[in-house]
Amino acid sequence: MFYQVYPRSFADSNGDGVGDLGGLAARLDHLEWLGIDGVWINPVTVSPMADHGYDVSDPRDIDPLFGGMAAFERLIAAAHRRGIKVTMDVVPNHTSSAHPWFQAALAAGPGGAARDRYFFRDGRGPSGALPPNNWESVFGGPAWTRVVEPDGNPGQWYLHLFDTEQPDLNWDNPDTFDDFEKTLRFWLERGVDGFRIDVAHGMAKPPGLPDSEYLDIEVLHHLDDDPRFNRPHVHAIHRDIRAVIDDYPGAVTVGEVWVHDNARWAEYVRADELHLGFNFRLTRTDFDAGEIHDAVLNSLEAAALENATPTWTLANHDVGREVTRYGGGDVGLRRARAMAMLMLALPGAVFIYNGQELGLPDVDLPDEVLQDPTWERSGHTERGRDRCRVPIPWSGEAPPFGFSTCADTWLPMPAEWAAWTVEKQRADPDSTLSFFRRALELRRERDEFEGTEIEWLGAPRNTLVFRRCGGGLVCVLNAGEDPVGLPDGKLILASSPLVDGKLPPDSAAWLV
Ligand code: ISL
Repeated sequence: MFYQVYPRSFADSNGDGVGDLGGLAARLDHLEWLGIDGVWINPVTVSPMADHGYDVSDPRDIDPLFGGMAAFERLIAAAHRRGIKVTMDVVPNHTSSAHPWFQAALAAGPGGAARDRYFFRDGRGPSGALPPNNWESVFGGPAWTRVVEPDGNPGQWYLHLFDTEQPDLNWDNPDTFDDFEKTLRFWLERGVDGFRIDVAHGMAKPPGLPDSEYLDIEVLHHLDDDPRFNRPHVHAIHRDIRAVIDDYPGAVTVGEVWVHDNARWAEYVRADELHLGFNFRLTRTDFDAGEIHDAVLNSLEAAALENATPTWTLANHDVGREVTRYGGGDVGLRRARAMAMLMLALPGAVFIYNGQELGLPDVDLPDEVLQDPTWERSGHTERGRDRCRVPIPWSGEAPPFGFSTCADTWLPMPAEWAAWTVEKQRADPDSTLSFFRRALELRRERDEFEGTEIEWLGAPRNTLVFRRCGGGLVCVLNAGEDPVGLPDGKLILASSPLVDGKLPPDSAAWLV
């Protein structure tokens, strides 16, 4: 049971309006009380924060914004005292443009060894004024930026699949892995329990960087065959990473693997590659029984291909909050609670995203506060991901709700979140928070959740029913419009109260 902490938005200890590691350490009681096993913390290493930490300029130090190295060491110790494991984000696909390697590459001029750590290429067209190929950035706009050479003239271009400030590293250059290995060992030796590997399906680029046939794809999306991602030789990189991790028994890796096809996804979780891989199917699924069934079936089949542990997630800092995806308001919240029960009933590892346990929705933010680079890069057509990164409401009646002592939080917090604070929800046995805590407790403590397989049982239309083959837990999800009768068994949890003994629409139930 992992809990994803978006550190800018979790808790602020120094009153600058941005969350930090001291804030997280001070709120570990909440996580212990909730009953999680480990945290995944989004990047806290040194960064100019062009992409909120995914642009790393020193991978072996903690940014002062988050409290520096001392705060990180205190956090690890405090988490371990509570039996909570700490997983940090690492970003192997690219660095910040402020990284010393990139600065050296700029200064060295064309042709030097320093440029070979990235993808510097001459432009096309008579004066090299056109990008080297037609690739687009995941955040919108071209994936290439032209540099001014040391002589003051426009010169080569460099590749960045994300923002201009995130140049892609050349993994064919041995320096890249050597340095990444140093980073992994550096943190493991400081007591970190594992890593979430950013863009784990990236890193390897096709030889010659050929043009892509897949253009004008929606911002923040791509297909499996897109030449920018999921190239076969990425697996050699994962095997090298795993060989390092295996020196630290118990350490875990979880990869961000945006690959749809089951067989190709499964390659990432072979015994000598990643321990876990996010399967994102449920984040791209509507609240529809058929779609949910297919997403679960395929995620289980994909993991089973390599005898790997399925890894479930409904929301994160990129994809938005599921309450909003399922329609928002009361209906969205009911469906989000039902889907949480479905996910928690499945075999495998589960990630919940901070605020999910409070039933928070995405926030409609005004243009002037948007910070995600996607907003600028898409020419203001894609609002980006800030909507799901608003700080967590802890207590009190008005923003900043105990998140910070500073009213000017890095993203504004909606006044109506007064009803959703941790403080209020802890005191209310019917709150979403109390519901999550109970669900996690049952999942942790009851034998009925054992076993690695499920069987689907016959179900009324728009309803899913499955049973854990090992322990026998039965999970029912009603995605239809009418209440449904429950199978035999003792009800141990329902996401909303039964009506005349039946499970109402947009709800789930667990029976033993
Ligand atoms: O293309 C996508 C999915 O089909 C994107 O979602 C892409 O894989 C994703 O944006 C990668 O995300 C990760 O790396 C980014 C960072 O901005 C995200 O926050 C992070 O989760 C660049 O480091």
